[in-house]
Amino acid sequence: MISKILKNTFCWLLISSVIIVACLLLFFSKSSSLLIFTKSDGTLSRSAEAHLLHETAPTTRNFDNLTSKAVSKILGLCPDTPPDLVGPLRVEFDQRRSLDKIVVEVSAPSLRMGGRYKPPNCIAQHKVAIVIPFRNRHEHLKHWLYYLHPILMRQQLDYGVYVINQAGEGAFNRAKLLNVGFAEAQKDSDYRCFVFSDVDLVPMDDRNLYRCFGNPRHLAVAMDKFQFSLPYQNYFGGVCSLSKEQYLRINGFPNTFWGWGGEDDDMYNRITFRGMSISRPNVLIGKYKMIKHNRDLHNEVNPVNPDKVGKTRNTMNHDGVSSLHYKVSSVERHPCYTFITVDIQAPSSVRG
Ligand code: UD2
Ligand code: MN
Repeated sequence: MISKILKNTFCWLLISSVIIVACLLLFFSKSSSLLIFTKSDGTLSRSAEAHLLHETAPTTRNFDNLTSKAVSKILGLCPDTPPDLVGPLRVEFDQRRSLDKIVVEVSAPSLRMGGRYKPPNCIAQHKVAIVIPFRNRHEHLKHWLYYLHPILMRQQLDYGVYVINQAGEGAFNRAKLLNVGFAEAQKDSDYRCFVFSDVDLVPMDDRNLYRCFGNPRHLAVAMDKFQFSLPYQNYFGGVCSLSKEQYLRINGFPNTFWGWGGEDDDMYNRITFRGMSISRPNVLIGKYKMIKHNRDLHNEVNPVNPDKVGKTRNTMNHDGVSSLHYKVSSVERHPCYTFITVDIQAPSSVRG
């Protein structure tokens, strides 16, 4: 009798341990990918990201529909050095480009109306608004979009492209348009970093990162038009980046430089007067090609601008983003850029 009871108990014990072992095996097979692929800094390795993406989002389109909260649970931060950069690029402006074709060529599932993009496979470390001062340069804009979108995507930025179009025929004002871009982009999203770029400048190396650094950054350090070197040591024209904090610390760009010249030197002064220095890439990585052009109508050299550069220390306190006034005429969302037309109360000629 006792041996029968023992035999039955043994059978039940055996069956329940088999069930427990099976359950444990099932549990560990589901969670092992997380244990294996989590790196010491808490981010996921690329293989883990791919693995989890495959499980939770069979297509990139489905992935786009996930809430950002879900995304941050699944994805890790993008690495400091983007892995898909290719280095030197061939850039040429010989052919006319069609905007429709560009839209198809640069299109990616994660590129949204208005030229907004987020990397699909990781969480971007840099949220950047690219601001372009503009009037009547549509041919140049096409080249810019054609070359820059793939570069910015490879740099794994969370970015938006804002083309700030000056309304009317009055004197052009590059710096005031850039202030408008700073203000308008923030109505879209909480950008932490701003890259201000001429429409006619294309980088020749994708390692020139369109992000912000510990100091305001001058990116266009080696342009073909200046034989691939700085025209002078304090030069700050072409393309630069500033974090929101750096920009506000210097009260942004001046609003009062009508016509060509001086506003970039005023910026250089603002930065140094607030105790910051200029960060730059090296001259090999910082190469640019500028589309050849003549001086535009209503953007003539303004002879009063150089005198103003001598007074930055005083003017910067009251002339800047703090004193910015303008009126938005229209906001158009195109597939690869946002086009904002603004009335900046321009005088009819550069001399006011
Ligand atoms: C130089 C600087 C530029 C700025 C300017 C002086 C370079 C490459 N760039 O530009 O950063 O300091 O001198 O003001 O050295 N624009 C229009 N429509 C116009 C006029 C200007 O869209 O009618 C925009 C456009 O983005 C252009 C930018 O303003 O790239 C600068 O004007 P520019 O290209 O005529 O002057 P540039 O090449 O001498
Ligand atoms: Mn130019």
